[in-house]
Amino acid sequence: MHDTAQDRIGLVGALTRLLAIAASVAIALSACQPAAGPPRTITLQTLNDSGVRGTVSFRDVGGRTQVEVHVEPGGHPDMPAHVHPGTCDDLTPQPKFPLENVRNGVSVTVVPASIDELFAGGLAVNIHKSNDDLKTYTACVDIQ
Ligand SMILES: [Cu+2]
Repeated sequence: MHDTAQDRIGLVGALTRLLAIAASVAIALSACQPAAGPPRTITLQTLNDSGVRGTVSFRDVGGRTQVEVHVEPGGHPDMPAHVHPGTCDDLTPQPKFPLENVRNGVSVTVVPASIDELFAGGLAVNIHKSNDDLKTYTACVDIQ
């Protein structure tokens, strides 16, 4: 009788320890799953002597992509920016994904496409001089 009860307590104790280990493993695993992976960063090519220079980085956010533009604005405080089909040398004028305007050198937009989709080829990020002068590009980069 006594022995059986002690065995049960021993079993419960063992199970509790096992659950505790399982729980801590689960926590450790979820902690290893980053909310946002390391960004992929590409460098913009300056166009038309704009003085705009900087980078575009891409970060996974749950299957979508946070696109961040960081530039030295070269005196351009508010520049429209888009992801376009094509390449910087042969850009399709109609944007595929609009980005937030690059204001004071910064633009952050979550785009409804995965990083792999964006890097699959045939897309470019371009930056326009201003809302009033969309035809003049200040910077561009092929996404690759
Ligand atoms: Cu554009």
